[in-house]
Amino acid sequence: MQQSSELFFVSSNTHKFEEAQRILSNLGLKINLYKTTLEEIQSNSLSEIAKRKALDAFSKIEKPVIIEDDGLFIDSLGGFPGPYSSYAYDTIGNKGIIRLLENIELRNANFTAIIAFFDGSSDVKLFESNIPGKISLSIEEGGWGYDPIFIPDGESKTYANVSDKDKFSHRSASLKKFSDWFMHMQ
Ligand code: ITT
Repeated sequence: MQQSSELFFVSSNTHKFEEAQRILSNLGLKINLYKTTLEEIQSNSLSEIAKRKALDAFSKIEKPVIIEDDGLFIDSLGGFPGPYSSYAYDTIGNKGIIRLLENIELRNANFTAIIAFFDGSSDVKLFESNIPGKISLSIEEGGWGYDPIFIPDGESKTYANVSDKDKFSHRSASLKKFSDWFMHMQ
């Protein structure tokens, strides 16, 4: 049974929302999109960025909110783009990342998702997951964002072409932690 709730996923990114909606719906939780661009502070910490995004989201709609902050951390680039993933995607994009890794054999990376929940009472709650993987040698067709270059461990294809991204994704893992907690709160 779907739990009815006034829970808003606040984001400028409809791809993120569509995946989150599908994942949470399979876990019995309904969310709505509130589309807006949130304040993204400059910080080395995804948790700090996520907390601030949740407070900003709540101040905009004054209803229970979840936001998500993601980062792609590439080992041989010292964790870059990490907390700057959104900016790096909009500037150098997947082409730039592949170019930075030209002739580099060590292609290990991980995709991190932090879900932050805030309803105006107590503190912002954070739920984090990291999915290990590697950066592909070339850009695959399909998907969105970094999907065409991130291969989760255990797979031979990128997120853009795995048979069921939700099974492996950083988003699914964090949302599962969130929903376990949230369902117990209701
Ligand atoms: P918000 O409005 O929710 O902040 P955003 O797109 O700025 O949306 P993030 O800062 O959380 O989101 O994401 C950092 C970058 O990582 C951004 O370029 C996303 O497109 C990308 N990204 C996040 N999850 C992804 C996924 O599952 N597949 C591909 N790219 C992803």
